[in-house]
Amino acid sequence: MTLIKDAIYSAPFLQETLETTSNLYRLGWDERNGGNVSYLLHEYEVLPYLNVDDVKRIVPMNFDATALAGRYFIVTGSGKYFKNVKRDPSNNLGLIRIAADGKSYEIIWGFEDGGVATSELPTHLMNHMKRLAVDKNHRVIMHCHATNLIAMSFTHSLEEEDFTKTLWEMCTECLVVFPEGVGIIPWIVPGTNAIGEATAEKMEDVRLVLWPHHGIFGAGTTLDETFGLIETAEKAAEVYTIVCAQGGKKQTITDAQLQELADAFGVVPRKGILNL
Ligand code: 2HA
Ligand code: ZN
Repeated sequence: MTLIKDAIYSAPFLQETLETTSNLYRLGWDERNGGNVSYLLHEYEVLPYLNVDDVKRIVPMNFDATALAGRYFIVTGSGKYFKNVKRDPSNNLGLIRIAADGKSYEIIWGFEDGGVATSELPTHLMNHMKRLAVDKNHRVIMHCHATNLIAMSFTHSLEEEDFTKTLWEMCTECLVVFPEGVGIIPWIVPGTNAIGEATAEKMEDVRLVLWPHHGIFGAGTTLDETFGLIETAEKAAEVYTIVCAQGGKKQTITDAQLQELADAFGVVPRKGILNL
């Protein structure tokens, strides 16, 4: 097949990535170089746009991603600003393939100014492995610095059950969108394998993991769905912020009503949260 130069700019996966990173920036959740996104692509989605045998660079990794060998991702760059992604995709994004030995990745497109994939790549790849093991339709890992969720990590209990319950109460839709609740890890230095392992352990059961005093990780099957998941939790955290500012709860959705909601929408609330 003859490929048209720059055809990739018409690829749906690239357009979706540009829209998503722009929205995350617009909402104030990715200041400076904050946040990172990786989107698992099928080879058949890439082939119409790129010669996948034309590897531009190989970048070593210090962990084993053998389970993802040969898989393609479009991913944001280390130190890059979401503010700039839409204007300059080929410097701020890269399309990578995990090498056969699982110890490096090959850059097929992007990172043209010599850049590399996000500093959180270990966490992204570990989370992809974990989510793929429990959800064959899994595709996206998204990290951002959602303002009100970060704020809540200072003022609210960090017990997962307590945190989840508060979010469920703040907007009726929350329980339907994330019935499995929110995972919370301890504070750990970002960019490390240790934070990746702790997050991935949570991702076995949940698609949202809070990094206290830092931000949130979301997982999902599409960019839209994953963005919507984070957006829903962040909206609930924003309502919580306003409720506290207005003097606190005078009434709320009761546990019986939350169960009624779950039954109506056919979801199973995480155990240990509702007292019925
Ligand atoms: O990419 O958000 O967690 C910058 C970060 C690190
Ligand atoms: Zn971050």
